[in-house]
Amino acid sequence: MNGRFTSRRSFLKLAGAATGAGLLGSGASLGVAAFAPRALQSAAQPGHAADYVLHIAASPVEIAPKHIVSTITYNGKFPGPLLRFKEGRQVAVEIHNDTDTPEQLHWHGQFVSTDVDGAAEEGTPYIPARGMRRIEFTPRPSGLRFYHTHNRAGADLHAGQYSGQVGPVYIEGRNEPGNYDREVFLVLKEFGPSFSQGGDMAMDFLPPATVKELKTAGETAMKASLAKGMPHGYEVGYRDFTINGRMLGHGEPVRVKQGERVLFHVLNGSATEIRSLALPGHMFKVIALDGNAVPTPVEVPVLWLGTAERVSAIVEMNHPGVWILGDLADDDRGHGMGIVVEYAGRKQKPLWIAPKPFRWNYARFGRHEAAPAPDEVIDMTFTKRNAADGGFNAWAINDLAFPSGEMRNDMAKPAYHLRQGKRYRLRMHNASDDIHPVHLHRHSFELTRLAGLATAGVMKDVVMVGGYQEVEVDFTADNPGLTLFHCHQQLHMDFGFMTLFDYV
Ligand SMILES: [Cu+2]
Repeated sequence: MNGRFTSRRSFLKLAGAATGAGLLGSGASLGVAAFAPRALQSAAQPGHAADYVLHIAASPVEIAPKHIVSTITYNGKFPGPLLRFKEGRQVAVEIHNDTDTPEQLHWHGQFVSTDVDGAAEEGTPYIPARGMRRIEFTPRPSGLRFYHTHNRAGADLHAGQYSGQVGPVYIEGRNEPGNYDREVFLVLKEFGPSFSQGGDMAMDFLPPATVKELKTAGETAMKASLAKGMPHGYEVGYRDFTINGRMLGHGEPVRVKQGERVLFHVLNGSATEIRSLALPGHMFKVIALDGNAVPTPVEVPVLWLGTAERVSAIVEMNHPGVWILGDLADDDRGHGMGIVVEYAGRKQKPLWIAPKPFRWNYARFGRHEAAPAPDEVIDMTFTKRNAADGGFNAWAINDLAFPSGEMRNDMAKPAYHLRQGKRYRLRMHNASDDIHPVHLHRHSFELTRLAGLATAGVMKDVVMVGGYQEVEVDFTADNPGLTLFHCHQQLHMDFGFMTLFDYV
């Protein structure tokens, strides 16, 4: 309990000293709006200052000069403040909710208890509207994590992760990987969402490994639906694209010197999108995926990140100029998804050169061997019912859809009962054409089979399962309690693509 006194951060005193500005939409709040005294009295322990204070509130975010969006943020900024923790050293965090909607703040990628994880489905209490919740936990494991809202958005494009509730976490460990001169954090995020009824965009950056039976099943279901006159289910598109909250060309460039080794910590904070990144003339040496050091750090020309995925990669600055570090999609980059990398002494128009097509294969960073056999295999088949839930695609795992109504947290029963200490293999079969970045709460998993080939050693908490493909991951049940498993694509998780594991 004494540990947190030594880790207190002085800047938080500033937050406590700020006054007023509790009004919704007040542009001057600077993220330090006054907290509700009633909530403070009921939840705070006298004499124990929090190490971190976060305020959830509506605020304007200037993503380019005179281009200001309105969204819900942490501390009035996008992205939320970088929280640097020390692995194993307890922290206390006060989360103030200055909105009229109960909120959940999820500590993505950390091995925490269900009480603080930030998922109502696991039983984490809500941060009350106009109230506050104080939590304590021991950050682990080390590496790049993040925090984000875990509210259901459904058809509300202002809610859930369509909002600006995303912030990076870095947990410093005893053994920091790699040798580099400095770190740069990049949070990728879109604003201005709207619905469309287009078909799904085919993305072929994963190794080809279509399973015929899955494709036949998926296409048959889709054809039957369209034959009945159903339109395609809703998809979400965006107007504005940003890195660290600024559109390409409108933020501070990443300023580098020739010969420097820059460690980029990239976080895909999107609600729904898969992103790519390239830096013309440079390679990314990937040293960690989802914050976990990889067994085989190798150089790649392009990074691909599903929703909520993180990549830590070192770039050796050996190609002087002014470059665009940006998304491969011209349209997205044209609407802001990029950031300028500027070498010292160079002043010219930033240059973009499209890279050659490149396949993203997690196994490249792993060991070419079979992982230890699991104690049990759990087969999961992901299916889509086109436009079946009020025009939204309805999703199911083994024909079971997670309830999506008001009472869903009471209705949801754990579908899988695990035993502590056992190693489980999730053998996932994707019977849809969509790529699903699936996520397991409060645990990491090891990738054990990709595109039909065995692999080992890559530890993650999100993995993209390609359209009509199969992926296997193993995890050890070593953090008891309800454990949520879901697709991290907000439209998918909100419409059935979710389940619960349980063990004591
Ligand atoms: Cu999905």
